[in-house]
Amino acid sequence: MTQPAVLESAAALSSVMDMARGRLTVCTDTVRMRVTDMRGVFSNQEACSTLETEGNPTVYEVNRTEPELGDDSLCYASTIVYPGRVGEEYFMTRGHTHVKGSAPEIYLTVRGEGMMLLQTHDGKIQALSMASGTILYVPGETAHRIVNVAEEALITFAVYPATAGIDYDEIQRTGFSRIVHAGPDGPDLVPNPNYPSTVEGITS
Ligand code: S6P
Ligand code: ZN
Repeated sequence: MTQPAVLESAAALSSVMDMARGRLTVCTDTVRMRVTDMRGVFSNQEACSTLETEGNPTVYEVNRTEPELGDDSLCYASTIVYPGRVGEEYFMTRGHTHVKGSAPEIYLTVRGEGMMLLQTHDGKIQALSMASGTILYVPGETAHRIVNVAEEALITFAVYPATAGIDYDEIQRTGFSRIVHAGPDGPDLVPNPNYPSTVEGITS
């Protein structure tokens, strides 16, 4: 019997995650996003420009592994969101929906503390807490972003269908209706001043 091609490469079947730093020993794609790569994502443009000139730090990194590319295949990724802020807004991922809208995703928080923002196409939003061990389910048709609210790296491991794809357009256009600010007593969910009031479902 012919084995699936993926079994010919043991490396594609077995990877090790560095639980302290979040990197994977086997990955087919790595992404590193610095402040300059996130222009227009944070609400405070001036604070963004200042950070760019002050070393342009890395906001987050992603290691992705796609062992096979069939209709029913799964892939996985680790994401490391570094501690930091742009003005009062915590470091976070860009946020996206999936090209295949119905594709869900599961996130395990390995280390750190954060919040996941989930937002439907009609603007309904929910914020879920993330701490080591938290498992979050991202339903289909839901934009998702993770935010690091602590002083150490936020490290997550996610599994999703290989056919999901990543669509940044909707979130680039509207953003999330809430942003996560460092408040006097910890993280605060505040209205995003740039969120278009024409999107249904926003409550302020
Ligand atoms: C892909 C999955 C993650 C994110 C990563 C970075 O479906 O959700 O691998 O790509 O957390 O987030 P973003 O929004 O910059 O792609
Ligand atoms: Zn996703």
